[in-house]
Amino acid sequence: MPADAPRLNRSIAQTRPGIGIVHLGLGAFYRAHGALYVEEAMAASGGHWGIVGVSLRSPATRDALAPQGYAYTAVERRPDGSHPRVVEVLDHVLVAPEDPAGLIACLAHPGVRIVTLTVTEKGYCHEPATGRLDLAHPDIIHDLADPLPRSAPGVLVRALAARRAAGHRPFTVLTCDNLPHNGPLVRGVVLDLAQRIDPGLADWIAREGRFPATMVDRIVPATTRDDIDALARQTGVLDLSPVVHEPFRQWVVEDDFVDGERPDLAAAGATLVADVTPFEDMKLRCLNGTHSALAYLGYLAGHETIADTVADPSFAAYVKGLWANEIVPVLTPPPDTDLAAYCGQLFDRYANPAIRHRTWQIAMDGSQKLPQRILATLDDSLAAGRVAPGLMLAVAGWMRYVGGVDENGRPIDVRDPLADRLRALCDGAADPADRVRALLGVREVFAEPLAAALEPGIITAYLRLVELGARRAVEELS
Ligand code: CS2
Repeated sequence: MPADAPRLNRSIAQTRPGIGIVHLGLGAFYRAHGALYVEEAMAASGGHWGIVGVSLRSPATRDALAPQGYAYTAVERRPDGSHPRVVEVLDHVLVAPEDPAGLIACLAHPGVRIVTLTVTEKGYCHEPATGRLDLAHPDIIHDLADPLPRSAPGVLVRALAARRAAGHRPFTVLTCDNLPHNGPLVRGVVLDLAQRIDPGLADWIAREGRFPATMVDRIVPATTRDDIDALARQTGVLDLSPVVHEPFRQWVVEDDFVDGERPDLAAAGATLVADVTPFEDMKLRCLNGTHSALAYLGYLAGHETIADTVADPSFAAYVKGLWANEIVPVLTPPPDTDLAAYCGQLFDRYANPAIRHRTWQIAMDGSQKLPQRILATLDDSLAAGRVAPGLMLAVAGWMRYVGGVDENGRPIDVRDPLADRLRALCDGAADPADRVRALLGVREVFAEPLAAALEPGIITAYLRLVELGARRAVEELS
């Protein structure tokens, strides 16, 4: 990097739009996806949709962006090169734990009409297998007692309460996380929490609030120091918080906003529909399902990134087999969609060598991801009398991974809200089959009767995995 590179800063000429959106969970994904759509929608059709970003935990993003006037670079990585673009749609960033009361005040401002969220699967404090609010979650216990919330559902409920008390309309809650029926899911946890705090508030939210479902898609690996240095070399300007992303993007949004108030997302290429479900199912099962399968098995086989994994012919054949033989046959396509073409395009996206998406990153939080990504397809396969050995092997891969030791006896840094319990179940198992039975007993992940139905197939897959190792177990399937 040029040692004297000047720091990126906001362009002075640019007038700031008024604030219309608060985004909870300001990670790389939203800055490389939703924020770009909003910026383009305003460029095309106007409106006051400036964004306040909120970090629910760490000040790191705010600290990096503040000296840059909250401008940052979104770098499109194509196989043939990097294409940077400066984004100025963020007005400022709040760090929730530093000033929870200030956050609620910001959310209560009548100019804020939409709250978008990327708080990851676990941020909704729900039970993955049922979708219901987890009342035993420490943050929910806290938020029931204390008006200054810690959890995303708590922030939404307390902010909606403040708006109701002030006589304002509610904001639309627009979730952008990879969860099935994500709109109804966030509505459910918000109403459940509100009901316990103030039933009148819950009635008002149920009547007046809107929680559109969405399908979001763009591959955005965590930014690394190498990314920062490469960008500074390319542009001669230092940005300490850029985001890197693939060319592809898709956003399908249920068109159901409070008073119809929203940016002109269609002008930026988003698809507004009445029912997101088939798009969500397609994306969660075809993309995220195979991402997780490749993450566990690829990691165990020693592959660092998804691109490295699918460059291995055994894994390329494996993922193509998952799509053709196991996932697509039990999926209802969205209107006018050719699923085989969609999956072909996915393969090319995975193979993009300029995107270094680590298997370890995708392997995170598997207990929160498996139900919608893989188990839903397995459930439909069983109902249709079909076999799905590749997906069974993927679940077995997760079971091996959460044991915390790789195929060469090296420790794995397992990140998962259930990590300790999963590890204890693995360590306490008498033999490999016993480990599978113990993990299938984790009801937050494996609902009955699916767990019982999966047991024989997953034990078989797990035993092959232990005997052969991930790479040969994958090969054996094709
Ligand atoms: C990935 C997703 O980290 C993960 O679990 O599967 O972040 C994936 O890259 C995005 O959903 C793509 O839209």
